[in-house]
Amino acid sequence: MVNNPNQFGMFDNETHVVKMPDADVRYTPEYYSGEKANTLFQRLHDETSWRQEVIKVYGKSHPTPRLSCWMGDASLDYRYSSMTMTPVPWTELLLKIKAELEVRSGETFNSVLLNFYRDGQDSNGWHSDDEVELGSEPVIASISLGAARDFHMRHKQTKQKVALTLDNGSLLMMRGATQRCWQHHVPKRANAEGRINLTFRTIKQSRSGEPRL
Ligand SMILES: O=C(O)CCC(=O)C(=O)O
Repeated sequence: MVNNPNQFGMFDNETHVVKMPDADVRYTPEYYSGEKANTLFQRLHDETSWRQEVIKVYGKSHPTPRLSCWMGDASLDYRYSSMTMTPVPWTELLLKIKAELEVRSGETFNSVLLNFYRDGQDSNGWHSDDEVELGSEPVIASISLGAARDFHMRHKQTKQKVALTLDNGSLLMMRGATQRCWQHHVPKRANAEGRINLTFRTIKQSRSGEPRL
């Protein structure tokens, strides 16, 4: 990673541009202070209606190796892996997080997927956030709270790999061709404690996506 001025000029803290082709990825390690991130982790942990979704991959049902909650504006259904997720209504806390994120990033969002990795055995398989509902160049804002976890990216054609670590209180912004050209995943990590990740998105239309575990 190299230090670059953030072209959007809207983050308070240092933002790194991740040098990778066919992508626009920016990482702000201290988007939140450690203390604020810890408080948010605890509140989201306690106040969220977590569910373990069951998805179908090649006809077989699997519980996802993490808990999740889909939240957003009413009637924004989101389909992936043969599953239709209907959003739960925004909580006051998530609306506050979203409002601050919109001001600081200059983007707008109408939904968020919350993932809770209970420990290092929870994970998220290789995928792109490229569901048709998200449009051709989705903007994904990913806030991490709790234990640091590896975040690996892999170019769909060249197979080039980029390895990042997403720290407590960090923000990762992915824009432009990133979802079209790259996949990402969160592998298992020995001895990791709990982590909550929020990926804010904008649903533009309805259709289905690719299976993933
Ligand atoms: O937990 C993360 O950092 C990634 C989450 C993710 O890839 C997703 O929800 O699509």
